[in-house]
Amino acid sequence: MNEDTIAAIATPIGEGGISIIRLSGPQAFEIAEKIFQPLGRQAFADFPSHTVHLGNILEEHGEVLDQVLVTVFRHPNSYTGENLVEISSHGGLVITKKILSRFLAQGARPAEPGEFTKRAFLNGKMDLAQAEAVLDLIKAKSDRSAQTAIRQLTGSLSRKFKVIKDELMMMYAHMEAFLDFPDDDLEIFSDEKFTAKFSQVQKEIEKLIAGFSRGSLIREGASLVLIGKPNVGKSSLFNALLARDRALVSEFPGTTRDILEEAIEIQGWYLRLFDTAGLASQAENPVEAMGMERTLQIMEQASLFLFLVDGSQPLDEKDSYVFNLIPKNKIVIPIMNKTDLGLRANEHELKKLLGGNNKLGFPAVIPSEAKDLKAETLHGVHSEPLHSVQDDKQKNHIVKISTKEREGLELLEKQIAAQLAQGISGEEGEQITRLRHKVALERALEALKRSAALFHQRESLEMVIEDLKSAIHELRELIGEVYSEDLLDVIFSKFCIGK
Ligand SMILES: Nc1nc2c(ncn2[C@@H]2O[C@H](COP(=O)(O)OP(=O)(O)OP(=O)(O)O)[C@@H](O)[C@H]2O)c(=O)[nH]1
Ligand SMILES: [Mg+2]
Repeated sequence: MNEDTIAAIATPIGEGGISIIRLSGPQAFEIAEKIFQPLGRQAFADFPSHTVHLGNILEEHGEVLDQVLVTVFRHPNSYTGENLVEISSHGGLVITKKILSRFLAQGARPAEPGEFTKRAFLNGKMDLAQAEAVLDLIKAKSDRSAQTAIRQLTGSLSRKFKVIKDELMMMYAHMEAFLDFPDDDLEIFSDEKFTAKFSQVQKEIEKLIAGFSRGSLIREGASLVLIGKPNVGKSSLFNALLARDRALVSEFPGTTRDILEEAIEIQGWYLRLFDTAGLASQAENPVEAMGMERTLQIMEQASLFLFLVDGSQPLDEKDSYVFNLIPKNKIVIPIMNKTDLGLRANEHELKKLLGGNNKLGFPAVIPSEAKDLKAETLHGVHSEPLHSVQDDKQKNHIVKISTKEREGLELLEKQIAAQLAQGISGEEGEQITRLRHKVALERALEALKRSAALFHQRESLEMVIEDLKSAIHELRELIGEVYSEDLLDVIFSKFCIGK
């Protein structure tokens, strides 16, 4: 139990209808009582848990600072598991800061980022995976990431981790029992129940790890890159999707030099959208060459491409040059722009160009190494290719648009969302979204595999158990049954103050 009582403004700093100031710790009630004068007759000490009370916050010499509502939570039934008071004051910078300083003057200490949630974890109100989900929920950038976070927050992912841990614990306990009777040692190795259990748990962990790329795609967002030869209208489409004039557009080829990046939500998906310099086999000048170099770099990291051609012109080798630069196993949505000028590009030719390559729609095959985490790269861009089976219908789906007339954009957005949805569908069950979870599960899997190998080789049972214990340890760390202060610092320092 923490000795000190912490206080913080929990709502965003600024003007608003209401602000909330939180106070948590053993002295929370005593501190609040000193500066709060209830309008009702009941004394603070008698407020039942989970009740709300109207009253005044008083200045040092008794003047009324604000009329507020006080909500009281008695330990252990509160967010932090401690005595907790929440003051709902009139929203405004001056009032909230003054109330906070009144609390501090009475002996509370300013809370560190995430300290309320850290206390909730330390007091057993939630496990570490749930605490992390609190952060994800606050930072969620799209409906989908919020949905995933709330599922994790309610503990469904933690339950999955715990089920796996419990299964390993059972195996461990059974093996330990055999240790006490060394003569029976040999019997255990021919026990098929163990063999089956080893492979079952291994599969469960593998499935969770495999879901990581999809999970992190939801959390981090996919990167969507506009690509095409100069002057086909990439920047015009960039602006149209953002619904504002972000990028320079001109009739001169080579207008865009640097990469532009903007966050965008398309049909519930959080995406990072990139406008790039048009690619050509030869740059007109060094600056253009630098721009193209940057385009090539970003292409490596992207998951989804919008490949633009000028629909009002016949296709040429410049278009195929650009298309062939797109790395393998990326998803490409082909787009014919400028349809308002009439269609002179040959659709059949475009399909041939696209079809000659295995990149369109979802990649048919994902090389196993592509599944490895390439980490969040330079710009925090998500770089995983999506997993799915190529679909012939998608293969021929060319989206025709006119950014000038704003035609076909809705269809394009639907197509983008459909590609992303397909990338994460087909997997029921829980999804891990955090690198920490993936790394811990991979370590657990390694240990489990070692243990299984020793078991199959009928090595000493002690050694089998040793590795099993390592696997259990990894899962306990994952849930937070064992933890280091450093780990908690890393996790909670990312929170805002007051959460
Ligand atoms: N008629 C018509 N013109 C368009 C359309 N989209 C873009 N344009 C024009 O095409 C020219 C090039 O547009 P940009 O958006 O700058 O093209 P870009 O692909 O970004 O070009 P770079 O940055 O040079 O690679 C501009 O004059 C635009 O006004 C369209 O749908 N219809
Ligand atoms: Mg441009």
